[in-house]
Amino acid sequence: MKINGKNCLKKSNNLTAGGQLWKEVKQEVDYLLKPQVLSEAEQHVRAANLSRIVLIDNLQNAIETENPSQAEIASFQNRKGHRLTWKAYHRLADIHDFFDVLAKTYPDICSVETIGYSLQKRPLKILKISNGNPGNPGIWIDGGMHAREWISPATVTFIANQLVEGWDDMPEYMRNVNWYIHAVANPDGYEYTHTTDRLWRKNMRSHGRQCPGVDLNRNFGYKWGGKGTSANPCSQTYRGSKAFSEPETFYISKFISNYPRDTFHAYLSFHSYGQYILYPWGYDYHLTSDKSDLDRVARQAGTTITKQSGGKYTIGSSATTLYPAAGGSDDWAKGFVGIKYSYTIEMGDTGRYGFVLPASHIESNGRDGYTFVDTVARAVTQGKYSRKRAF
Ligand code: 0X9
Ligand code: ZN
Repeated sequence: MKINGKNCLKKSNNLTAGGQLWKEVKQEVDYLLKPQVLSEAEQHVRAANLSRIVLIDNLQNAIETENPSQAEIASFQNRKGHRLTWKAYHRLADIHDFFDVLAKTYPDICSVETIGYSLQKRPLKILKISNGNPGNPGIWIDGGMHAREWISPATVTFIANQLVEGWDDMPEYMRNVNWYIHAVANPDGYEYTHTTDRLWRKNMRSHGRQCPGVDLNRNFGYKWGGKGTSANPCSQTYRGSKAFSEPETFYISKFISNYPRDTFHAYLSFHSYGQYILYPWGYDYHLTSDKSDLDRVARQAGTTITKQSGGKYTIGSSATTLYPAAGGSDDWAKGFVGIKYSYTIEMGDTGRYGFVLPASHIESNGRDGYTFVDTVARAVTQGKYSRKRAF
């Protein structure tokens, strides 16, 4: 059962052993509880006079109905030469084949690059989309850093598909960007959520007999090891043995750092859930000196999303809006690489289904994600042109 209740549950050791913390923001927590600890949880909630809502009564059932059947998925498929649809969640192979098919079908604008390999030797594959002008501002998009956040790779591939299939009718500010799209930044973890444990978050680093996994979004080399990170391998937020100890984060940093410093103008990392557009800093409550620019663009995106789909996104700095957490990719992109527009967007939903969001929600999330990316691209290219005018 997944319940939404308040913090007191955390203080009971019994409950933490019989549960999994899904989300904790300010005064609200989402907890996944085993049946054995349910009545104890009820007592805690009542004793502390707190409110609780049952969101998912039967998680196994939610997991089983999240994705359509294989037969249904097959019936959704079109004749574009790949198996990807945005009516179902797909395995890694379908996502990677989709990239390859795009590169084959649209060689003038698309290419695929393997930037390295994961711990279990899966390719870290990125799709580049460009009109061929090396001087365009670059925008990096990643998804799937946390394995269980399935809506993230689904949204990122939706965006890639919109960009490529709609390229000829795209506004100039979208075509004058070099796009770098890494849909599944944690491929081993992603596959593990499909085969073994739907709620796995970290990568698949083994630490001998101890609990496996490093939280990739605590492993980047900016303020590594600070607040909101754990030195305990069993923690969901284990930071790893050192900054960039994991190939999945190391190869992202290597790829981006190999380009001249002013190549990337935006770094957009897709996560879930909660519907937030977050900007640095995440490691602590401080704000950046250009915070008003990041806030303005995020608010533009939020307003447009609400107008178009009714979806509401909460906007603010990561630490103040969610919680402080160091070693995130967004902080590294801004603090170390110097990429101005660095955001983490937490896609839907706001908690009804959490990580186990039915596949019927992919398209609406995809459209919201696309609006966000469109708004950032406009800001980036406008910034570029206004700088040009200044000279
Ligand atoms: O905790 C995270 O890594 C992100 N939330 S999630 O629920 N998807 O795990 C938020 C990251 C925000 N950015 C930083 N803290 N740097
Ligand atoms: Zn995440």
